[in-house]
Amino acid sequence: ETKQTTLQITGMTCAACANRIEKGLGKLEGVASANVNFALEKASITYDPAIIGAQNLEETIKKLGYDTAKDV
Ligand code: 9UX
Repeated sequence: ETKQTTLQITGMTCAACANRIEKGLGKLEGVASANVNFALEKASITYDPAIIGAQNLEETIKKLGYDTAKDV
């Protein structure tokens, strides 16, 4: 059972930042897919909540050097 979440991301200064985040999220166990839209400053992530928590997703983005919050 997977879950989809959208996170707001701030602090991306060039388009390659989006790729960095996609790669960082994508290699986490439990993440099925991660797509980051640089222009919209949003990440769309599909993950298995039995394997990885939403908080871990946000922490990973912050460790990469960006700020993030749940999109509302
Ligand atoms: Mo561009 Mo982002 O040189 O971490 S990749 S600013």
